[in-house]
Amino acid sequence: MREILMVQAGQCGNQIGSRFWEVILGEHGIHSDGTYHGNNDVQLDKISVYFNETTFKRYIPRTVIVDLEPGTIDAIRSSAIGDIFRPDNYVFGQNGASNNWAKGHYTEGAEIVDQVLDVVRREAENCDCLQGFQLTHSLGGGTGSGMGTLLLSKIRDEYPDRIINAYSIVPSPKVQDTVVGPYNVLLSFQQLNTGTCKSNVYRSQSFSFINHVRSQLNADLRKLAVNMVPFPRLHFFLTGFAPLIPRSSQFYNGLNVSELTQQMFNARNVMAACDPRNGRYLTVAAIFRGQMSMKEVEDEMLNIQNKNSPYFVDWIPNNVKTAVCDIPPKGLSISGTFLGNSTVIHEVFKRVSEQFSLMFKRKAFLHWFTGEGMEENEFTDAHADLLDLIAEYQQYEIINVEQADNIEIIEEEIVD
Ligand SMILES: Nc1nc2c(ncn2[C@@H]2O[C@H](COP(=O)(O)OP(=O)(O)OP(=O)(O)O)[C@@H](O)[C@H]2O)c(=O)[nH]1
Ligand SMILES: [Mg+2]
Repeated sequence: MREILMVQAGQCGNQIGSRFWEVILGEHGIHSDGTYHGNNDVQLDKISVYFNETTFKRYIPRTVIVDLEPGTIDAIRSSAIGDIFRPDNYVFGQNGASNNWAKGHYTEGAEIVDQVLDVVRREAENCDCLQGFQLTHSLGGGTGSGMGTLLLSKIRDEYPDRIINAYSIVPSPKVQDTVVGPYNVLLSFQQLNTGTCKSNVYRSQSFSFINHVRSQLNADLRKLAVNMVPFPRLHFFLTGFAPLIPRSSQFYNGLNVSELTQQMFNARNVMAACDPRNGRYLTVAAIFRGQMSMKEVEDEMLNIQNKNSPYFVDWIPNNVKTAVCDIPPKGLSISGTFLGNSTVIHEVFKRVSEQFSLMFKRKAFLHWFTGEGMEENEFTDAHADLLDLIAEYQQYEIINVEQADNIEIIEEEIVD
């Protein structure tokens, strides 16, 4: 019944994955041994979206836990929720990808990819009506980026009609922890760029916080894709969450719908290193949680759009989609998750492009990649694709409703 299969790859992907499962287990009232101890029938209503039910009334997360080195996986295994995962859904290598995309994508990763796909297939076959896949990974290292995108392309080939939703962590501009990060990110963007897959872009900062926010997101994947992606290549979303409050004061209940809505749209609440006020929203989805009146939510959403109309393109009417789920997340009375398809994402791409060019000009560190069999032209092709994508976003940022009459022509030119 509309099941989602999760794939978590690399250290970051798995740390986010773990946090995701902790939150989801808590929300559904499932203990770490898979048994239900909740107090509200609603908790089991849609349990099959993320869990398999065993004959002994145990609920097991539907996820594949992948890494090219055992460290992170050992940490999950020995964590408080480690026993709930099916043991043969842990797939890992021993050698690592050493921050090298090529190892993740072409060599070390390629060696265990079939093992991962076997698990994916088994899980998919167990589903009643699989709606799609979600991948959590970082783009800066070697495994989540290289092997994560290899998995994406394999899954896309095998399940072309299913939705794939990637949650991708881009290295923060403030903390560059891997020198070859720009190479890994650029090569990953090219993979995320091709084919039908939705990408949510985060910057990597304040890990536990972003991992927590990420876990607040879940929705009907196809509806989201149809409403959010006006052109096939423009599928990179910004995300935000409100209220943003210190975890120490998380039992904070004083917020009303109006304040919540304003916070959700506030540039400071966006989880990517760019400012939405420098671009325009093509589409937005706002997911509210908690007891609140639908009318109040709709009024507030209209209000915020009217006040900020220059920041929304005027040639997609009704480009804001709102949903309300009446169960709040743990510790809050109301909350909101924001997804924005904003043209400003090109700022993130541009930054990667510039960092890439600086190193590539001197061919710095390139031998690590060519040593794994990559050709230089893979880099130049990926860069050209990224520049095209930047241009496409910029083009839609400046057109207004009259110019949009030509929009089909514009799109065709780009596709060609
Ligand atoms: N948001 C967030 N970012 C993380 C986390 N762990 C690592 N990162 C970021 O992810 C990037 C490094 O990628 P990792 O996930 O460690 O690498 P990997 O996929 O395991 O690949 P290799 O170790 O190189 O094989 C860096 O930009 C880190 O800042 C996390 O838990 N949360
Ligand atoms: Mg790693």
